[in-house]
Amino acid sequence: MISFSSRLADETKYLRASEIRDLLKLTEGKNVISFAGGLPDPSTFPTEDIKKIIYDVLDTYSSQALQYGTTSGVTLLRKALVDFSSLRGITGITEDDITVTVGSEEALYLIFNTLINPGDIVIVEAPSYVSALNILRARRPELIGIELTQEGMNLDKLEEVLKQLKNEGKTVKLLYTIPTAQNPGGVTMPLENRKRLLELASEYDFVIVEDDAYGFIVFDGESPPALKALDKEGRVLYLGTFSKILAPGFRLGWLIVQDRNYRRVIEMLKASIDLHTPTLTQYIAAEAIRRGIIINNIPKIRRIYKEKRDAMLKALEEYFPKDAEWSKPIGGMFVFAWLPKKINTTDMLMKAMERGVAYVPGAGFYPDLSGTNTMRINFSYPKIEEIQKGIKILGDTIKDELSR
Ligand code: PMP
Ligand code: G9A
Repeated sequence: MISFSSRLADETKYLRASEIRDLLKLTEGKNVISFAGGLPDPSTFPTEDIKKIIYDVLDTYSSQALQYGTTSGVTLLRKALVDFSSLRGITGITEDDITVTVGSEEALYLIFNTLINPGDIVIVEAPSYVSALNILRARRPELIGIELTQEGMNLDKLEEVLKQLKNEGKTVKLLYTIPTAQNPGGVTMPLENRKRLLELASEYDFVIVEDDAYGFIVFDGESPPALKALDKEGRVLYLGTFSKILAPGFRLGWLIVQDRNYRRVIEMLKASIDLHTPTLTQYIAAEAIRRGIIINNIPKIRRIYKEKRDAMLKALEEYFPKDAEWSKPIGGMFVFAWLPKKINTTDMLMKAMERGVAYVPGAGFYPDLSGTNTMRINFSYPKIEEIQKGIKILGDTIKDELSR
């Protein structure tokens, strides 16, 4: 066999494997309680409704739904998404502002690859979504992490950094944030902070990429309006996804971009990757919105995840060492934990897996790969009994490490 790895394009050396993807492969089919991937609870999938829709879509739209489509996406779906966006407070847009993508992951790829040059300054939350950071890393920007607080990104710290960069004659190109039920922290930025972040963006003239993956998955209190809802300058690029509110297997996300010329660039890159997002799933999703299936399913998703979140926090209190700390998520799918500095969660992973539990080591969630004593623990997928059992095993594993 000839070797391809000796013939690689230079750019490939900046690619980084996702811990989440690797773990998904490692735990598949094994008898392991997985707190690793952010998999939705399959009982939240509206399977019977989807079955009916598939038949109806094929009866009504087969000549379009099985055909090639436009790069921006199926008009029926983009129109439905205009209405759907208003549930997150986003108004004043038309279907032309929407591009349908293969998951919001593709939207992240399209944005970062069309806006970021090597050396550009990009601000992210620390910790942030590892797969977004990996796309960014391949662009070789100067990544600056701003610590995450219970109220989202620490804006005092952000302002300090912005001032300092300005004094050095540097400008920030882009800020990436998950302001609602953040992955991995589970925290939400209150309305006042959202307004302040937009003011800072305006004053220092940078672009905001708002990843609203968990905008509908807030179970304590109300979900604040999206940053995009407060954006008067078209400065916010907004990403939505069907993965958490319908099913990730559809691989459907969407992007709101109000600058027509920029949208054209995005579409050129998208067309060079996949021509367009699969048409059949777009018709199914449009119908799921139109029939109210998604909106009617959200209370059930929130109820199930809230119950699991509560079970996880209770188990952590009971089984984790007293000097560990963890986030108190108000939504989303994850708890993020800070363990005593002595613990290296990457080194500990194999030991935990041997005992039957998996988690995601936290370092990859930090732009500088610090956070070696942190871990992300998913609560949406495991059953309540598994949460109790698995957190006990994980707590025992940590305690054994500490006593070594
Ligand atoms: N952004 C965030 C914050 C996520 O957590 C995820 C997946 N969990 C994604 C983007 C990508 O999801 P998808 O491609 O399924 O929309
Ligand atoms: O675990 C997550 O954050 C979501 C899932 C990502 C993936 O499957 O790669």
